[in-house]
This record gives sequence, C-alpha cells and structure tokens, in this order.
Amino acid sequence: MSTDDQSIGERLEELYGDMADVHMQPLWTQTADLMPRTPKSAAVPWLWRWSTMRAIAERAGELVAVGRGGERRAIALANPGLSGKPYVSNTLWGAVQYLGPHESAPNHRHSPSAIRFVLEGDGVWTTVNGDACDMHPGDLVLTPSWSWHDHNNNTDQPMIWFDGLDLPAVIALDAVFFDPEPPSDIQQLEGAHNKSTRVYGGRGLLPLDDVVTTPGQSPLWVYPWADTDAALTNLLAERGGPMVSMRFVDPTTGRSAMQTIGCEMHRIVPGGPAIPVRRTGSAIYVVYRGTGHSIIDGQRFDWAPGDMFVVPSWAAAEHQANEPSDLFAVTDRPVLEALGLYQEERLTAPQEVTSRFAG
Ligand code: 1HN
Repeated sequence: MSTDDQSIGERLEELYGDMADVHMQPLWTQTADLMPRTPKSAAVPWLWRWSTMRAIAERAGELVAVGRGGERRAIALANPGLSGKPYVSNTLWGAVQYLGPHESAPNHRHSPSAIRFVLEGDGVWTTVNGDACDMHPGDLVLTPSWSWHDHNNNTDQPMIWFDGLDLPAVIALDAVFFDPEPPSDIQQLEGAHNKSTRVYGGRGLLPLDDVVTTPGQSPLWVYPWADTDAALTNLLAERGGPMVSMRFVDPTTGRSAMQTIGCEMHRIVPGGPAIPVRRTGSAIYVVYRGTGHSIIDGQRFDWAPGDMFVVPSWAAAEHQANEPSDLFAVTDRPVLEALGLYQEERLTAPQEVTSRFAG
C-alpha cells in the first residue's frame, strides 16, 4: 500500500509507533503535563498523627533489631500521592526513628544530608565525625553529607526523633553514595561531648584563626532547644505575632545550616488572620509544642504535638494556633534559591475551607 492511500491519522499513528520503537517522544502531545501554568506536585497535603506513628515505632522497636544492613529503625512517611514511594515530597524524606534502651545504630556515611529533630527521650547522642552530639527534646542535630554518624542510647528509655533528608533530591540527581564500611561500628570519641557547640556555638562569636573545615558545610552540628526558644521569644517580643519564623544557619557564613535542606522554626500565637502563602518547593512541618490548625489548598488539618504534615510545592498554606505553638520545618528552599527557582506569593485573603482532614 502506498503512503498516498493512508490518511494523515494513520500516518501519524505509524510515526508515533516508530518514535516509540527508537525511544523518542513528541513534545506536542504532552505540553500541558510538562508545562503546567504553575507547579503541580504529585505530592498531596497530608498529616501523620503522632499517636499513630508513636505506636507503630514502638512495635517496630519490639520486632526489628537495629544493626548492619538495615542500618536504622527509621519509618518513612510516604505521601499518598507519590505511588508508594517512601517520600514525603519529590525532594524530601521524612521519618520517625526509634532507638530503644541501650541500643546503638551503627556508624555509616552517605552523600545525602540528614537532620534530626528530637521529639522524645533524653540522653542519647549522635556521634558526628568523632564528636558526640548530645540530643535533647527540641534540639536540631546535623549530619552533613558524607559525615560519619552513629546513634547511641545508653539510657533505660527509648528515644524518638524526626529524620529529615534530601534523599529524594539526591536520588533524582543520581548522586547517592553510601559507605557502610567504617573503621569501627561505633566511632571512637575525640574528647568531651559537644565539641562543635563549644567551639562554634558562641552567639556571634567564632574562633579568630579558624581553619575552614569543609567548605559549604556548617561546623556547628547541634542547635540546642534552649537557644532556639530564647531566639523565638526575643523575636516575638520585638516583631509581635501571630507568627515569627527563624532559620538555622551555618555560623561561619550565615547561609542555610545545610546546603540542601532548609531548617526553620516557627512560633505561632493565637490571633490572626493568618496570611496564606504559596512557595515553590515543599516543606515538612513537625509540631513540637502547642495545638492549632493549618489550611493547605483549602483542606483543614488540625494538629497537636508530634504531628507531622506536608505542604507541597505551590500549595497555599496558612497556620493558626490555639495556644503558643512551635513548628519545626525542613524544606528544599536552599536548593530552589541556589538555582534561581524560589518564588513566593502572599494571598490577600484567608482560604475557604473545602474539606477537613480526618486521618
Ligand atoms: C539514615 O542514614 C538515617 O543515619 C536515618 O539515622 C534515615 C533514611 C534513608 C537513608 C539513610 C540515620 C535514613 C538514613
């Protein structure tokens, strides 16, 4: 049959078939998916309840040993919009990690960066490159890219913290390296605990003749809750409510404490109205203290201590507290900012609530 006898439709179909055979695709049939007018994340707004996560973590503590191979008893929050992937958003990993009494999670290092935000327990330390970093509720502990880290619980109580990682972003960039073969399973400690805080944790003070350790990485690895609390108290007194927000920075540069993960703390007091904001990039919020609710793209989420929720990219989000409340957050904002992709838009009126999250 000569091509003259074929309709355009048939020839197109044949063309698309031939394209597929040689692993090519036309742009013109999928422009709308590739180029939405504004970001359309597959991740959906969602909330994970502390009581549910706490009970599940405890059961994992009874049934699953922590050790080499599995490496960590971390239970990932899997966004229902992301087809079963263990990601909170396309760029952020969030998990609850449970370390039982007298357990240790062995030493390893990887190119993805991680932060820990402590929710329950006291007296555990994470050793970061030989420095034992003590962990108390409300503390932020950094394990920067390629730093050795092991977690140690020498107490009679379990400890639970939030893990935030840039892992999905690093996977998307095909830049994951993992080194499970440390010199020892538990690191040898170099001197007294909390060296990074003693050397680099002075308020507005740094050692004069310091050598640059690792360019782009904060040499301060612990941000104690007492300091965060005091900073929020002062900022709220100065600026007034209903919300003040702070970011955790590398004291040597004033830039984000982690290059790929924005770490923030928000204090919200009752009063309003809340102003909805859309931002490029996603955020995981961890309720540290207080109760209230957030409206994310018209959906209302009520929250209490330990609850975690996600604000996907370009979703309108507003937060309101019933009592003084503190929300820790990790974001991918430093990545978007570094690449010139960060944008935000303040909406003029509170959102209409179209549904309520009941999970
Ligand atoms: C990891 O190494 C830790 O070191 C926690 O505590 C969570 C999630 C994915 C990959 C590595 C940790 C992790 C992780």
